[in-house]
Amino acid sequence: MVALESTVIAHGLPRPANLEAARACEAAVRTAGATPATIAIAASELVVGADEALLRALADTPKVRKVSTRDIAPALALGELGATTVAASVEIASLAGISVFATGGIGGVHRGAERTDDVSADLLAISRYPVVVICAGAKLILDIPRTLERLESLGVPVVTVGSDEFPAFTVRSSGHRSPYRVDDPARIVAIARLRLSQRGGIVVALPVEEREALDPRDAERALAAAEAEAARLGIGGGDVTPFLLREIAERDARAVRANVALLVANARFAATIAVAMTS
Ligand code: PSU
Ligand code: MN
Repeated sequence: MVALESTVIAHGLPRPANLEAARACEAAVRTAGATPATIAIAASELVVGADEALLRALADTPKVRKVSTRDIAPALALGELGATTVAASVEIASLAGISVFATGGIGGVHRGAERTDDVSADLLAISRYPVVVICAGAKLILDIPRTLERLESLGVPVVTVGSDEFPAFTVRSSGHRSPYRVDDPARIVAIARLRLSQRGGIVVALPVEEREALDPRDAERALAAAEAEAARLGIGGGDVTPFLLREIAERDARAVRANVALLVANARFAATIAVAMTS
């Protein structure tokens, strides 16, 4: 099985790309021989394997709760419709006994965290739950070197496939070295098995494919404009990531295309890892 998150559906992508991406990720997992389970919260239940109606609700409902670790209990008790982040999704996946998870980009240490303390709960959750997290790195909106430092402090192995550098989501290279580069899936599986036996998770980063990747300078420029807008409007806390993603999507249609392409590629790769881990 491959667990998938739902914040990307509700808050990470514009309509209708969000629902199309959710379906395409599930299809990619199935084609590669595994079973997808999109995670969410609905009607006071943890959902592991959202059905078509729930995927649609997550994609179309205007105010879906973004559920990170701290929101799981309130969202359940209050009966809210909740889209789970990487943090909440890996926690719920591990409860369900699923050990492979795919997403687009993980949360991390935000730029300016020395002032705001804005560090995603994703990092702590990945360190705590025995789940392989397959992603395209961390977004340029984050402070990538500090994100890698924090993962080291938390004891999380970071392995990049096919590149010496840790990727930056829609941009292939971040300019920062990945702690490990492992190109052979069998070796990734070997590392993952041992890491999961330590009762903690691992980050496996797969750079976005070359033909979909954005130019780093264009991406930096779009980000700077989005950040200026966020500062002007006083956006803070958990709203920062969705706001910046939305702003960037509005400024650049290629960013959305690249985002969907990497989500599907990660889901497919996660399925091959999941299949290999069970054999
Ligand atoms: N990065 C993306 N798209 C996303 C997210 C991150 O490119 O949709 C979502 C993921 O669900 C991630 C969450 O777990 O944002 C992190 O939010 P925060 O920084 O508030 O923890
Ligand atoms: Mn945050």
